[in-house]
Amino acid sequence: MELLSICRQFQFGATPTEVKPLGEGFINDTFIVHTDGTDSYLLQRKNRKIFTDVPAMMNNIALVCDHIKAKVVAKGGDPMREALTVTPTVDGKLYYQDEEGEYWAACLFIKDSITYQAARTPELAFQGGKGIGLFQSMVADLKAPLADILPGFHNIRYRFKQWDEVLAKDPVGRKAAVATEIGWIESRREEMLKFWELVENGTIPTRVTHNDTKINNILFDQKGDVLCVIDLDTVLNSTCLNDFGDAIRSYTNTGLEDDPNLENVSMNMEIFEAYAKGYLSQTISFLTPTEIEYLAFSAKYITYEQVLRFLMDYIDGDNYYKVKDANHNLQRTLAQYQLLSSIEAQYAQMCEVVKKAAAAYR
Ligand code: GN1
Ligand code: MG
Repeated sequence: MELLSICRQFQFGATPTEVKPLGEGFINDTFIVHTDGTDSYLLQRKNRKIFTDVPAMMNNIALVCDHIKAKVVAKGGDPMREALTVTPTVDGKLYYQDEEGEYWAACLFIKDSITYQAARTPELAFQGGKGIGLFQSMVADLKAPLADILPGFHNIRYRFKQWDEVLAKDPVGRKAAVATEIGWIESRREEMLKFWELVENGTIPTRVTHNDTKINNILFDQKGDVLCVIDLDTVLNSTCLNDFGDAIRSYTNTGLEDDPNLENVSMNMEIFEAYAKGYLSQTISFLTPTEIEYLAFSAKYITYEQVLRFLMDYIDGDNYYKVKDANHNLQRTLAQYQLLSSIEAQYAQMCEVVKKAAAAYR
């Protein structure tokens, strides 16, 4: 369907004049919509293979946005810049479903905002940590339960179930060639399950969390302060450790997520420390001692899960992530494993850094 006619389904304050692809998401297709008015909008075709209940997902997003807006207003901030604004359709819905069954959603584009693909300075990492910490603190009292639109998303027990099924099938015959990589996953299975048991038995609490805290999911202003967190498709009830771990996976990587040159990839301790400080500056008042104790571990956990997910998708024949070529998911696997190894090598020091940072804010 023609993009401009999709745009006409939404309550944009002015007439759409141009629609262009935007960003590097692996899951949805994102476009920027310019209008003849002063505002621009983001339009997304949601991946309905992955998000099987888009109406429930959009409902989660609206709940979280409204909650954050109220908080921003209460502290005298600008709710149009410090929170996402979902744009409803002409018939008042949070999404539009076209004749082919595709789901579309839109939100206001926040002007003069900046996104980064990497955290090159500790200052930026500190602000990023502050941003996610603030997000978590603002949604901490959101009582309405969010719909579980991605069951088992960061649940390693669920991921192992998928993993075992894909390996048993080996649908495209790639398994034999990646025996070493499979060994990386298997040798850490028990360690990861042991951590997840703490979430399952309630030792680590469940909160409203973002679940995709890569640096490019945060909007910064021109001064380098965080405006707001974007890409709310994955807001769910889970452990907030996932948000910390996923941010560390992205912020501290000295290389690219899929770096073809593994020598570029390592965990940068200075960036880790800055992010941890920024994050704890906002969350120290509500995190439990056990959550703080496992912050450094969460970086291992989420990076491991990402190695598993990329490798599983490779073995499965590239069904989940968008890929550049047939080798892309394997390249991602190797780069993320390099990062995991670097995290493991520096793990004791990471625990010390967290301990010190937490003590400083208490
Ligand atoms: C996906 O859509 P995007 O690029 O923000 C994925 C994350 C992964 C990430 C890897 C719904 O996020 O979980 O960590 O790619 N999102 C979903 O970069 O699976
Ligand atoms: Mg994203």
